[in-house]
Amino acid sequence: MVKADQVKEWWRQAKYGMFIHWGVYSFLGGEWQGKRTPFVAEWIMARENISREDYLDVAKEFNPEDFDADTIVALAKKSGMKYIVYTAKHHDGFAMYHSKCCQDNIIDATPFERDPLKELSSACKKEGIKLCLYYSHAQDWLHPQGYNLVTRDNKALDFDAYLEEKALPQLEELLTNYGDIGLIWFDSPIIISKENSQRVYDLVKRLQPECMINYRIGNECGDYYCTGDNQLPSTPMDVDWEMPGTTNDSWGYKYYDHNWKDPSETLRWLVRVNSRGGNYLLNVGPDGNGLIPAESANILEEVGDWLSRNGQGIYASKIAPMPTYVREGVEMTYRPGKLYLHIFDQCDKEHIPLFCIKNKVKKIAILSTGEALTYEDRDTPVSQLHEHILVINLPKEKREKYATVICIEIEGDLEFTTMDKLS
Ligand code: FHN
Repeated sequence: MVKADQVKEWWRQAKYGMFIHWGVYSFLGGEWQGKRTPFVAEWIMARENISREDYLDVAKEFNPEDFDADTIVALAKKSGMKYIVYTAKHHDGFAMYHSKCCQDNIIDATPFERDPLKELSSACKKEGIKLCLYYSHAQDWLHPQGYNLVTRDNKALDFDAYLEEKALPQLEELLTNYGDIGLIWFDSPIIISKENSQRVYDLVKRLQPECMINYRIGNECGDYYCTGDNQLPSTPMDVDWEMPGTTNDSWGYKYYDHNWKDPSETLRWLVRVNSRGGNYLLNVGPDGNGLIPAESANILEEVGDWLSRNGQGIYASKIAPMPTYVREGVEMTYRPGKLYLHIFDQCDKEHIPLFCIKNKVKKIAILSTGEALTYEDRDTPVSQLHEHILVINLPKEKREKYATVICIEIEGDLEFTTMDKLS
């Protein structure tokens, strides 16, 4: 395995991570001077045109004493998430760790006297969860030379000054003072030059060569691809990629956004991302006290409980190397010698057909219980597109809550028939 692949192996196996959007905006909870922002909560400073002075006045009230890194890491672990991506600095420019190169940070500009990132770093290390950091390297609404896609003429800015004075020194302290960092999650590289993307990339790799970098560093740099937010590719993509997703409709805490994805929908997002070869980075937005909303925590725990019984079909799984035209509500993942069919309620069939597979079947069972399922291995007339078809019997009473995983053990590596192979 080449070095680059070795570095990525933990991430490729992980399949599921926790995104944490937490900042001064969390204290506002999506509202400014009595007006509810129609945008995502973490954009409130730019979208509601809050001045630097007013935003730092809000920071003077931000004292999240209920923040508890052990509780957050324990939730990630119980939810089956293998890495955490924490907003060290979002577009607002406010550092959610003790930055020595800029006073706009949670220690120097709030009454809070602890460094949450230090606590998160030790909690992750204790529990074997990879600590990763989000850093908005282009937009910065508190620094006069940082890009602001809402209220500034960005072409007039001395962006190099911003990089030299803030972004590069902060990345240096983040990659020096908080232990091993699994990856840096850059964001909104809309107008950053190729040279500057490369400068940032080189700095990260100089300080921590094994730290992965996402494609949102800009200009085709980066170690893995990021889809758009909550944007699922329609077909499998056999590259390293990740989809960031929200549990409701805002990344930052919005006290009035209760549009939570329930456990079934959350699980379906996870399985559909994984079946297409990607990692799912699912977000939580702690409130102004540092607490993750109970509704979202409960949903994550429900999905984690399912994963504790069915994780074999998710972690380290690959794209099933065969046509995925299975029925609506059926997703496939694969490990050598095992094919997993994830059956959601959207498929109400008791007889699940599986086309194309040529291998000799050793066993078909419900993954979570090991209970064998009966099946028919029907030869089909040569005129049909497929030499034979498996029909698996899944009685309604054997279905599991949220999704049932059927594990098909086969002899040898997966072989299948496709139209082009029939010619
Ligand atoms: O503008 C940000 C947004 O606030 C949030 O951080 C998302 C997460 O993927 N990234 C950008 C929008 O894509």
